[in-house]
Amino acid sequence: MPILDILEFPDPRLRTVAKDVASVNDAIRTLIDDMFETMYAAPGVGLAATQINVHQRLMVIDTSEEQDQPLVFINPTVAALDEVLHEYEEGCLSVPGFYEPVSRPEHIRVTALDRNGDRFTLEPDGLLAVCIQHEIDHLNGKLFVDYVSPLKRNRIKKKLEKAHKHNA
Ligand code: QAP
Ligand code: CO
Repeated sequence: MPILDILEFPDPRLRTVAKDVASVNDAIRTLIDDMFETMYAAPGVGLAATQINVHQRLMVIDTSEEQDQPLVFINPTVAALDEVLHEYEEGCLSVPGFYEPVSRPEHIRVTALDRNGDRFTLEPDGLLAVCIQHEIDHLNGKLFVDYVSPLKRNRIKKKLEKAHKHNA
């Protein structure tokens, strides 16, 4: 199975708003398998389809220690369960080498379809709740660097642009 290329900030394609997955079929399941392989190889704990230039509402996550608890979210919706915010030092496979604190709701409810097209609901907190919100942001064309100051965001942009030029 192929490891997919991951788009990097400030690639404008990361700003695309993804469309709902119309049908959870074998093509989607193959894409899910390739996304897990890509995420585990990185290694990362979450990957949204947007990051591999597929603009469908699909993301894969595994925040377990042993990397043996794969979670698939198709057409996810999220809601905060209360007003409590939690700050976490976030990173992103599309912003390699940079980590910044971001505040988000600590307690959430997420509803999505799994790889069989069955609806499920989770009420996570901690790292999993952070990761789910971070990945849903990707599906909406949003990145964690959008939550940091314009000065910091521009420094990160300049450094990554320089790195990309050297790799070109
Ligand atoms: C999103 O992020 C996330 O900079 C997933 O050089 C972030 O998997 C969820 C990674 C924070 C929860 C908390 C980042 C790998 C992986 C890098 C990732 C890097 C190599 C990031
Ligand atoms: Co990310």
